[in-house]
Order: sequence, then C-alpha cells, then structure tokens
Amino acid sequence: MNRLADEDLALLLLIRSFERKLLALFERGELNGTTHTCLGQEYVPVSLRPLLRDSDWVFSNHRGHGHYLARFEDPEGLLAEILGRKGAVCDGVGGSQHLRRDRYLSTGVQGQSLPVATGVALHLKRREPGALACVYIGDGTWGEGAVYEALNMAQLWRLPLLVVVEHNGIAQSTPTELQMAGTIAGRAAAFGIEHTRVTSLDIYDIRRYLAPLVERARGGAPLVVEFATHRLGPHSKGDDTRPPDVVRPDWYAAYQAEHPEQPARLEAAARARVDVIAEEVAARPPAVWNPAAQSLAVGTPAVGTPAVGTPAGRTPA
Ligand SMILES: Cc1ncc(C[n+]2csc(CCOP(=O)(O)OP(=O)(O)O)c2C)c(N)n1
Ligand SMILES: [Mg+2]
Repeated sequence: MNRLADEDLALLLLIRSFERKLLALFERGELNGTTHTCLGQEYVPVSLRPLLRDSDWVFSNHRGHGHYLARFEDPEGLLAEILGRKGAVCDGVGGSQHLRRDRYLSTGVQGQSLPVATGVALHLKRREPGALACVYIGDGTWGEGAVYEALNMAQLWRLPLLVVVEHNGIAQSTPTELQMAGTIAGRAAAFGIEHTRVTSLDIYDIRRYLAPLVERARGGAPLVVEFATHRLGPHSKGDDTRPPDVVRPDWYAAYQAEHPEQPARLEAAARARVDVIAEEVAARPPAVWNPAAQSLAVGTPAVGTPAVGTPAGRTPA
C-alpha cells in the first residue's frame, strides 16, 4: 500500500477513534438513541475528500460520522450533537443521523437522500454548472423503490450525481445475497448509468482512479461508484449476528502490516485527542435548540422565483 501523508492517516484514525469512543460512551449509558459506526469503512470518505469541492453537496446516511468528519474535521461539533451539548452542529435536535451543515445533509431514512440529491443535482446543473451532488448509500438501500425513480431521472436529465455505494455485504443482519437479486452494476446498467467497482483499500490508488470519473460526472454524467468494503463493528451496538471468527479485510490492518511506525504514532495521538474532546464536550451545558438558526438558508427559492423541479424550470403538471 502507498505510504499515506500524516494528514490523511491522522484523519482516518480520528474517525476510527471517534467511533470507538462512541461505542464506549454507549456502553457506559452516556449516549441517547442509537448510533451506527463506520469502523472499517473510514477510507471511503477520506479517499473522496480531495475529489469533492466545497460547492458540492454531500448527502449522507445513518452510518455517516466518517462522511461528516471527512468533510468538516469537526469532532467537537459532532460529538456535541450526539451528546446534546452546547456547540452541537444542529443544536442537538439531529443527533447521530440527521445533520445539516452548509451543503451537507444526512438522514437515517434509507433511500430518502437519493431523490433529494437528484433534485439538488438538477438545481446545480442549471444554476451552478461544475458542482455535483454526492450521495452515500449502502447495499441494502437498493431495496428502496425511490432509488430507481431517482436514477431514472438522473440519467434522463444527465445530472451531475455521484452515487457512492458502501457495499459492506450486509444490511443490519441480512447478508446481501439474501436480499438482492442481480447486482448493483446490473441495476445501474438498466438505466444506462456508468458504474465502477472499487476493491482497493489503497487511498491514493483509489483517488487516482476515481479523479477523472468524478470530473466527468460534474459535466452531467451520473456515476455509481461501488466500494467493496467491510463493516468491522456491529450494525449499531451489540447487534452483530455474524460469526466472530469471520476474517474481514480492514484497510488499517493491511496498512499497519506494511508501515508499522507511523500508525503507532498517529493512533496514540488520535486517541488522546478524542479522549480530551469527549471529556470537554461532556462537561458542557445542554444544547438549546434555536429554530431560526436551523432554517434552510441555502437553496431555498425566494417567493416568485421559478420552480427548479424540471429542466425547463416549470412545475410538472
Ligand atoms: C426506510 C427505512 N427502512 C428501514 C430502516 C432501518 N434500517 C436502518 S439501517 C438499515 C440497513 C441498511 O443497510 P445498508 O443500506 O446496506 O447500509 P449499512 O448499514 O450496511 O451501512 C435498516 C434496515 C431505515 N432506517 N429506513
Ligand atoms: Mg450494507
């Protein structure tokens, strides 16, 4: 594997340490609600990080902490959100799964984000050419009908839509082979949409390979990038039904084997950083919801402006 710059490995290990901390906090009864960690999948958003721009929209899902941290590097705001403390990204009303910040939006409802991302991609095509909408979904989410309506429109209207599939072989406790007929490649092909599968765990190889494809998507060619990845942890907490002895390829284990010194150094630093953040955030007063600050400031059309629902700018009959 290519040796990573300290900056990249530090971000990967920040995400991993953050997720481990959440599981520990949950075990101690300090988290409300549920939380899904991206342990093992951290390299996906970190690979995409330099390929995306601030003007792009990112739509995340229930397993979204890595997506958020790769975009904003804001563990304090995210942890405050999850713990409901002052400084929370969404005043503590969104929690782990429902975040909005600038051009980043997540939802815990499977399949909800792809139609929304498609609408935003249409808007971007018309008003901000060159920007794209990137949406993360899992393999299990291909069981939602809304996915197909969105893909149909995205291809028909040639929208700048990047669909990143984190195919970890499982949806909650159901292995993919028990819930998906055919393949993701075949489903994309049914709409004439370009699809590519990424099996590498090497971030720099992935970036090199995807960079020209993502650029092409910006011009209005929807793209499905399917990462063959692995969920190291449970679905949420303590609900892993898989046999414990199954070996799961992990980018970090592979990386450590080849580059032992750098991970040891940076992992200690990442863990220490997250420990400090967790103590500091837990000591803050509760977050107070300010609805005015949470209103959508970006992309809300002023009264009287044309609808953006169709390429012609008309509201469909
Ligand atoms: C509409 C809807 N149905 C069911 C759920 C419950 N649920 C949450 S995650 C999940 C499985 C998701 O699997 P996948 O898309 O493969 O993502 P992964 O969890 O593997 O990252 C389910 C069924 C949900 N959140 N939304
Ligand atoms: Mg899955």
